[in-house]
Amino acid sequence: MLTNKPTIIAITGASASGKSLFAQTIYDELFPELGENGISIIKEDAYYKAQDHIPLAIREQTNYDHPDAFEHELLTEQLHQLTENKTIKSPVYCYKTHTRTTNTIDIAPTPIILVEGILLFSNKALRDSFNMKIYIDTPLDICLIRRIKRDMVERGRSLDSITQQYEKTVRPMYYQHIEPSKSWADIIVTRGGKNRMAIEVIKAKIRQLINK
Ligand code: UZR
Ligand code: MG
Repeated sequence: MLTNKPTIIAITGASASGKSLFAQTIYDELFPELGENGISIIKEDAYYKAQDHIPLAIREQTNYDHPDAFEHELLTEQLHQLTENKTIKSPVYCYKTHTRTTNTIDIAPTPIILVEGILLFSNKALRDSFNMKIYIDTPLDICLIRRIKRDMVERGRSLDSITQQYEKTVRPMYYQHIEPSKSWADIIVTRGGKNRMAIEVIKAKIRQLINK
């Protein structure tokens, strides 16, 4: 049971800009002090729309870099539930089948909630859910190199499919929807998960919020 409303911190930026590492590093380094009842991470990826009604071959053509690919209403609603001290059933998305699994994960409210994903600032109601808005500003060529390495190893993709997706959706949608959303940010962090000073500054702010 929380006595105060959670502080919800959004971490957004391009695909493979270092959002997940930034969020995970803050989480890991504060975990010894805050414990699992103190801090949690929610991924926007989990809120990609269910596509069970669409054949698998067609699902591969979905534009996953467009705001419409996400069920932002559900994420907004669930963040609201967390602020009301309720435990949510967060969806679980599968990158192989491009749809939601039948599982959900229970996430209980914690005083600090980190939310990370590519299009968190694209929807007004969702944007308004955040107490702090961080944009990770990593040059796109660095993101592409990271994405090739990551998607080949972690998401089982070929170089060909990565470069095709990159030209078709990742890059154009970045310029249409992600980069312009930077103007909503309270804080812009260069480089991402390896920016030690930015990590220390955010950790200090979180400690101050917790001890208030
Ligand atoms: P991050 N994505 C897929 O490749 N397949 C899916 O089923 C769902 C998403 C990719 C998506 C986006 N796009 O660039 C990336 N494409 O996941 C976002 N093309 O995840 O921020 O972790 O890179
Ligand atoms: Mg990520």
